[in-house]
Amino acid sequence: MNDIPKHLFLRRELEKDIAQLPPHAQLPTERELTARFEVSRMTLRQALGGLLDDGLIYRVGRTGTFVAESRISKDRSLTSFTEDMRTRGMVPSSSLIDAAAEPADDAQARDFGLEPNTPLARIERLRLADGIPMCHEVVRVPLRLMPDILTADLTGSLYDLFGRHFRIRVASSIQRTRAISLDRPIARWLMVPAKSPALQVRRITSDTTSQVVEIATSTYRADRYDFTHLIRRQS
Ligand code: 16G
Repeated sequence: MNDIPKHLFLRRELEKDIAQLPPHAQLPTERELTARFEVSRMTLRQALGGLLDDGLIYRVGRTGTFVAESRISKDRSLTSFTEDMRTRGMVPSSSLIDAAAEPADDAQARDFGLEPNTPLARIERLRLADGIPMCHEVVRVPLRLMPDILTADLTGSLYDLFGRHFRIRVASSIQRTRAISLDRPIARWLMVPAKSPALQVRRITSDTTSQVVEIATSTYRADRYDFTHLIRRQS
């Protein structure tokens, strides 16, 4: 408990409790939880807020807080590169290859639900894990939503930046993964021979208001990355 914030520690503890409960079971009251975990009401609310965001629990007015039906919600697995690498016990970092404004082509405009030629920010980065290239990534966002993004520090977590700077909270993505053979420029960034196998993931991400906020293409080295999902059979 020493080096992680109290509310994150509590969130983990609550997650364990929730995993034991059936869907729609009511959680103890705030008063009971603060007493049991010996935390302040504010810490508890932060922890519960995280669980709400993750879709693990839901609230019904003043009646109480309940365990959500599906505990493997989309939000839960919609992770950033930074989170992904930390979960794997690695230290993420990034180097910025290029950041520039460009007009949306027809396909991008369609995916964003915008007019063709609407200005987008195109951010190209190399994502590293423990200092080794893991992923080449191109992210496009509408400049209207994030006007000064190109002058921000783009070497950290973009999803953090979306939230902190633009109050945009990613909520869901449509993601398509395919196997590819690397072309020379990307192979060079990833420091593998041209034509090496890679996993390419295209993500179209919407925020909590259902507007599309990001189109990303992430190309992962196949020798260093795999996707692991917890999937459940529908009962
Ligand atoms: C992942 C996402 C990408 C997102 C980035 C944010 C995939 C395939 N792509 O790379 O869409 O922009 O994470 O990560 O998952 P960050 O917050 O660490 O910059």
